[in-house]
Formats: sequence, structure tokens, C-alpha cells
Amino acid sequence: MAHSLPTLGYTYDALEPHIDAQTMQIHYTKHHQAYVDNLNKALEGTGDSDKTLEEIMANISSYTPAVRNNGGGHFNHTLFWSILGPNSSAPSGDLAIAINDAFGSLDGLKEKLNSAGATRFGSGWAWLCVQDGKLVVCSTPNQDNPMMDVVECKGTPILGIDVWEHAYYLKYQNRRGDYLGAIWNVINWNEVEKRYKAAL
Ligand code: MN3
Repeated sequence: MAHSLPTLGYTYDALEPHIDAQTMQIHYTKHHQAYVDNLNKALEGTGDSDKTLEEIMANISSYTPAVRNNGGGHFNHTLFWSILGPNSSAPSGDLAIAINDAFGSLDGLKEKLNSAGATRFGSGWAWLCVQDGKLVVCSTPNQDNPMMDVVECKGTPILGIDVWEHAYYLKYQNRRGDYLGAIWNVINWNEVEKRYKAAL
């Protein structure tokens, strides 16, 4: 079965004023759709059209650059939409404990993730991952992610922040740091917690 765009769990303007509606609409309907279309095209005739994204990521070194870029793009954005939401609260339960253990506090995690995103040269992603049962922060270039067998920072991503300019330029222009500061107002911690439990 061909890959397809996941349903967005909220409206384009739901993350205003932190992420503007126009950015959301273009990001989802143009950028993400293009990754999906180009992934399907790149997999055509390879016999791997029925593989899950996770299977493809784990073995990405044996695929073409088009599968790596567009498969990564599809995986990363699907995760990204799911961990965003209009009613952000705070981490709770085991995730809150693990964050305190690994980073001292939620502010410690924010600082580390924002620094990973701010220092990623060009385009890429900043990640919170589960690695051997522990939380770690890292970043990857382009549309790579920690599920890929080719990246240095391997793990199960439970929160990812898109630092491509298309994610923030309409509202924040070159101020990536302002975008990274604002995005914490729209994190769906319930989803991050769900992914944390599943990753353990
Ligand atoms: Mn993007």
C-alpha cells in the first residue's frame, strides 16, 4: 500500500500564535505531501512498497538517497505533527522523572534541545530519544533521524523539532532561536509520554 499523509489532529490555526496557520498549512499540504509523493515514486518497482517506514529506516543504508530523504521526511513530519498540539501542559509520571534524572529539570531539557536545534547548521532536526532505556538529546542533518542505520545518534525518537527554515521563516524569518523558544508552548506531552512508554 502506498504511503499517505497522516490526519492532522488539529486545525491549521490551532497552534497560533506560536506557529502560524499559513506555515502549518504550507508545511503540511505542500512539504509533507511532497515527501509522501516522492517516497511512493522512489519505492515504485522496488518490491519494498509494503514495508513499514520503521523497517525502511532501520535499513536505510541499502536504499537510494531519494528514499532516505523522502522516507525520512515522511517519518519525521508524521512524528512532528503528533507531538504538537494546542493544549500543552507539562510532562508527568515516569517521563517527568526520566527528564529530571537526565537533564535536572524540564528547563534543562529545553536548554539542551534548543541548543541542539540552534547549532544544527543548515537544515535538520533536534531530537529527544530513548537510547538503551535512557533519554538523550541529539540532532541530525536534512531529513535523517535516529531510527536510521546510517546516523551517529541512534535511538527511538519521542520528540522531534523541525529546524528547517520552512518550519518557521514566515513568522520568525531568520530568528530560529525565537521559534525554538515558542515551540514549548505547543508540545503535546501526552503523546511524548505515550511514545516514551512504547520505546522502553
Ligand atoms: Mn519540515
